[in-house]
Amino acid sequence: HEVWFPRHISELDNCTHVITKFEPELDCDHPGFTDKDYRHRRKQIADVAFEYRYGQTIPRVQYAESETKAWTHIYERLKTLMPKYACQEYLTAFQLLEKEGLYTAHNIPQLEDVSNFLKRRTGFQLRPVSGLLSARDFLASLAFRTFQCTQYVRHPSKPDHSPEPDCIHELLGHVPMLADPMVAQFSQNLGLASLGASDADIEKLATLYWFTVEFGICKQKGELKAYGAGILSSYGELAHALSDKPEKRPFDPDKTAVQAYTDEDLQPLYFVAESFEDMMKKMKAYASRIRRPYEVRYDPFTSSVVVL
Ligand code: H2B
Ligand code: FE
Repeated sequence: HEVWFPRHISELDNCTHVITKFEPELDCDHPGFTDKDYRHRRKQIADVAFEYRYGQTIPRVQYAESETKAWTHIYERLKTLMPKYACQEYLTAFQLLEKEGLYTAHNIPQLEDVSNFLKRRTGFQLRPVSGLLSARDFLASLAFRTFQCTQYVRHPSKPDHSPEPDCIHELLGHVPMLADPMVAQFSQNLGLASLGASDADIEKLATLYWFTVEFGICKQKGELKAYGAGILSSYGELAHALSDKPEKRPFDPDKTAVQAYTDEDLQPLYFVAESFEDMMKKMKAYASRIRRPYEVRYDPFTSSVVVL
């Protein structure tokens, strides 16, 4: 095949190509750009991820008081909006995470503990990543039920927005969704569809990922609910997304896949699925139409992708 892709979960050690344009060293709009201590801290935690190899325990991070403060601020505010705006799958998993004592307002959960929780629930696991990954590497990891997860915390001056993914976004946005068996399967399918795909197809899958996994809205019992992690992990976005201010269009993978988007704070446009199940069904049909000269299957016994 023309494009290399990982065949065994351990080969995700080679899928760590980060896109640095939103990092505090390079992005002059990053709130940490002029903060030397922050950049040092950000790098210290990123280096843990650089050195991480498959099979290792994820090193624990001793979070500073300012980092925990950002978590507490976001956690407590989000909790007031969740019952009204979050989809059922999210609420169920979030309750469980709290019941097991993993999620509290007072401590940032450790990735190793969260990874073990997910493994038991859905077979998903986390591996630490040092920043924003290329879409190809990020999607490839999903094929192995692995979520590449940042471990550093956003700049404390802007707790409500981060230009790059941080662990608060991952933990409050993505993790509860990955604890749902249907979402886990859906995420893996998206990953499998990406393996060896052309650059053009990767771009479309990344756009679909953006409008579903990151910023998706669906109907549940006649009401609009958020299932996208970018909405669920942001107080401002959550209230905005489900108000009548932004534009909303019906989710249709062929159209959604080519929609331009911005990564500003508040999205001007969302795609609404008839139901969560309907979105996954349509995505499955879309993925099956991606042209590849071979088929891939996942072998869970060996954590390998088999090429047919
Ligand atoms: N990298 C990291 N670290 N976290 C993400 O959530 C993420 C990523 N999302 N790279 C990806 C890109 C997504 O926006 C799509 C697949 O491009
Ligand atoms: Fe995300």
